[in-house]
Formats: sequence, C-alpha cells, structure tokens
Amino acid sequence: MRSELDNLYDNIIDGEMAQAPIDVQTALDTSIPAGEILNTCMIPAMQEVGQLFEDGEFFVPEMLIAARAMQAGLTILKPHLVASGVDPVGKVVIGTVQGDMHDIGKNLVTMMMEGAGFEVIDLGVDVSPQAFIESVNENQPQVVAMSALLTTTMPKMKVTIDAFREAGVLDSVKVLVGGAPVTAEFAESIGADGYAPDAGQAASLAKSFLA
Ligand code: B1M
Repeated sequence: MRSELDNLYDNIIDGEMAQAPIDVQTALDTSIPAGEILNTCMIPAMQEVGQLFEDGEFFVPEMLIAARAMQAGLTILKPHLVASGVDPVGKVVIGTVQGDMHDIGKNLVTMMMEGAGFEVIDLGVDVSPQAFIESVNENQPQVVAMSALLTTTMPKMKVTIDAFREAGVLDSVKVLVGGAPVTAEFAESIGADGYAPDAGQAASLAKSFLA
C-alpha cells in the first residue's frame, strides 16, 4: 500500500467516521485510482480489524465503529467505482442471508453490479428465504445474489436455494453466492449457479449469466 493511504488505513481501523471520507477524498485528489484505494487500503483495513477481533484486542463495538468508518469512506468512493448513465441490462435481487448482519461486502457487490448496468433490488441484511422468494415473485430478476460472512450463516444459502426449489422459482433465476467463508466448492455443493470471490467478479459473473 502506498504511504499516502496510511492515514485512511489507520482511521478505518480506529473507527474515525468523520475523517475516513476526508482521507478518501484526499487520496482521490492525488489521483490514486478508486480501485486501488479500495483493494490495497480499505479492504485490508477491515481484514486487520477482523484480526484484532480474533486476537482479543477488539470487541464488537470496535468492529462496529470501524465498519461505520468504512461505510462513510465508501460513500465518497462509490461514484468513482460505479459508471453512471447506463441502461439497465437486467435485474438482481441481493441480500445478506438470514441471521447475518454483515453488509459491507454486499454493498460493494451492489455498487459493482450497478456499475455493470444492473438494476439492483437490495433487501438488506438478515434476509429470510421467504423474503427472497417474495422479492423474486415481485421483481422477476434474472439473478439472485446472496452474501454470507459467518460460517454459521452459510448453510442458510442452501436453505434459501431449497426454498426456491420448493416455491418453483429456482428455474427462473441464476443464484450467485459469495462472502469471505464461501468457496466455489461450497457453492457447487449447495446447487448455486455461481460463486465470486469479490464484488468485481460478482458483477462480471452476473453479466455472463445474461449472455
Ligand atoms: Co463480524 N465477523 N461478527 N462484524 N466481522 C467477521 C466476519 C469475522 C471473520 C471476524 C473474525 O473473527 N476474524 C467473524 C466470523 C467468524 C466465522 O464465522 N468463522 C465475525 C464474527 C464472529 C461476528 C460476530 C458473531 C461477533 C459477535 O457478536 N461475537 C457478530 C455476528 C453478527 C451477525 O451477523 N449475526 C459480528 C458482528 C459484526 C459487526 C456488526 C460488528 C460488523 C459488521 C458491520 C457491517 O457489516 N455493517 C462486523 C465486522 C465489520 C466484521 C469484519 C471485521 C469485517 C467484515 C467486512 O466488512 N469486511 C469481519 C472480519 C473479516 O472479514 N476479516 C468480521 C470488508 C468487506 C469488503 O469484505 O464482506 O468479505 P467482505 O466482502 C468481500 C468478499 O467476501 C466478497 O466481496 C467483497 C470484496 O469485494 N463478497 C461477495 C461479499 N459478499 C459477496 C457476495 C457475492 C460475491 C462476493 O455474490 C453474491
């Protein structure tokens, strides 16, 4: 990571919600590309937060305020990550699965999908299988995207896919899954149509489903 991004890195970890957006703007003003700011600084800062939590140096409140600083920084980055003025190429229903409150990765996937020209219906976090089904029936998307950050909530992806099958909507959508603990093997084992390791690849994969 370039030294110009040191302050942003530290301020995300320290949960400095007012300062993080200023640091992002400063980095953009010095012509550091948005993708580089995100991938070399902001995402690694959240990984460090996770490490500090694992090491017992951070607790849930510290994780929470770091997440808020991250989200505040992302609002500045968003227009630079997302191309605008593109006609919708298709619809995606997205959500973090039931029992899971993590939404930063999902929000990034939403941004990149919007940047790829999708209309994205974001159901938020803790989304039940029934809520996904209702949204599919209402919005008729081509793609359903599910995020999970906890090993304990990953199985909800299978529960949701099984519920889609029972409700007769599985054949009408492609199901895309992702999130830190999710793997391609897991995705295949639960009958998902695809897995992406990051937000950019999630958007590319969703586009490939339309072809
Ligand atoms: Co939580 N948390 N957390 N947490 N948290 C993790 C996930 C953890 C790994 C930390 C750790 O121990 N190292 C750990 C999970 C361990 C496990 O399951 N094995 C953990 C835990 C244990 C918990 C609690 C249980 C803690 C507790 O209460 N004791 C609790 C659970 C609450 C719940 O959900 N029911 C909890 C709570 C929280 C906060 C609410 C405080 C906060 C979330 C706030 C928020 O999201 N608004 C939080 C945070 C911030 C984290 C860490 C530190 C950071 C997550 C993050 O935003 N990363 C996280 C540690 C870590 O990830 N290393 C941790 C940045 C983000 C950009 O990455 O979401 O992975 P990520 O997204 C990536 C890819 O995964 C991918 O794209 C993104 C990159 O482009 N991706 C997709 C994501 N979704 C995708 C979907 C796709 C495709 C790609 O297709 C659909």
